[in-house]
Amino acid sequence: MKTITLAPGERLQAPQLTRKGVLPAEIVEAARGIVEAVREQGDAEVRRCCREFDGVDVQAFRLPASALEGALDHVDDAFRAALEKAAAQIRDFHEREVQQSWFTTRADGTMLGVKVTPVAAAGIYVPGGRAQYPSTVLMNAIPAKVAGVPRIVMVTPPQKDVDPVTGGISPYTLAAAKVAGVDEVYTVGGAQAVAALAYGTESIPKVDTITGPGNAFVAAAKQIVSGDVGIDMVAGPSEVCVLADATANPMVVAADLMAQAEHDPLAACYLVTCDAAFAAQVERGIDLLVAQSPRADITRASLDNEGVIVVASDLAAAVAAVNTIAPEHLELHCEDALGLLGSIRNAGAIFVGAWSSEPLGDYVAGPNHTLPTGGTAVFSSPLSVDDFVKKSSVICYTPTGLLRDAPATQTLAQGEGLWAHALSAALRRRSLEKGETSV
Ligand code: HSO
Ligand code: ZN
Repeated sequence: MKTITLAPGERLQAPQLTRKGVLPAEIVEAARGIVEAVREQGDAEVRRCCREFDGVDVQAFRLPASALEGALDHVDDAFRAALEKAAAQIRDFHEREVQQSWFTTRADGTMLGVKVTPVAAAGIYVPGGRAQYPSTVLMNAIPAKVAGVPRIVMVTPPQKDVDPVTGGISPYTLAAAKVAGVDEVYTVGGAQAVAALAYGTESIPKVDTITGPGNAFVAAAKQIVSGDVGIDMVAGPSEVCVLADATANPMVVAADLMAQAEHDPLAACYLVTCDAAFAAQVERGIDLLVAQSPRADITRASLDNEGVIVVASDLAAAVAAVNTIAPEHLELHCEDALGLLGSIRNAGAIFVGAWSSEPLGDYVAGPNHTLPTGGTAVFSSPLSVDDFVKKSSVICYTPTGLLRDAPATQTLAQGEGLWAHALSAALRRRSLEKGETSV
């Protein structure tokens, strides 16, 4: 890991962090070509892409309903029980996020409010290959379900050796789809899947919002279709930052950094501490543990290329460094961890205290594991029920309310030079002033 030592009074500066995650222009251009072609040619182009990029001739994109129905028959009991426990806790947590419609009545009887409505259809992208995570299916589909989305559609790339039962999809992923309440599954991936969900094809339904992680082509396609449909975020490589002092067990901190590093050679792990000797112990711990890891190559690549240790001169500088990093995941692994919570401004998820292992949050704690990356925690939030609903303002005037607000409306409209705006209020006002009971 690279070490940055801050002198007394010195603060970590954002440019000292070389962050990956900006989408290369050539990938964005290629994704744009695919999106436009799918928009124009529908299924035929999606089929062509599946042949070209996945090497699979997909006959029917939709997985038979019976495969989803029977998905739990193909996983062992322990996995099924863990999936159901995780789902129940994720559901409980997200139910607390639900925002109710609300209405208020003014003294003149005018009613104002907000009507919350789920989107009619949500599309969930689930990557294939190395990054196929059943937990991600739960984390995307359950908030949609809790939001009340009536049609939840999952897409995932077709696999080469198609299993007649699961359509080549990992049985774990399919089981998660069943537990989470996914309604339909389509074996299509990449930018073509995002385009199909955004605009619809003969056999793939158009949805209103698309969520879920994917490779750079998927991220680029999401960025391109955003605006025509909702998207959750354009996610970059995963990150963890551990703020630790000598009260922490260096071996445990080493494992926690590795838990993020093993996701992806581009995953970024940060250790922020005031204690250089402790940092050295963590590095030794990593060396010992990496030697035992079956994912040693990815883990090492991530830590060697993207890992950063920040040695701060005091706790205030350490906290400031954390806020500059604005990590996706933050572990507070130090004395009075809870006492520090108030000073953390930027982090996707904050794991407080020595017992709060980040992987608990990846799987079962309940909060969403789809979190802002690349420093976007400065202004954005975890995936939530809010991503699957939209709000409408409700305005319902009474005659008394109209008489009260029409004059100011007319004045403001005149100030803006908008004659018909003023007229719209004036006509109603005039009717009421003449004693009429309708307009
Ligand atoms: N740490 C990942 C989520 C994940 N971990 C899925 C294991 N499976 C990004 O938050
Ligand atoms: Zn993880």
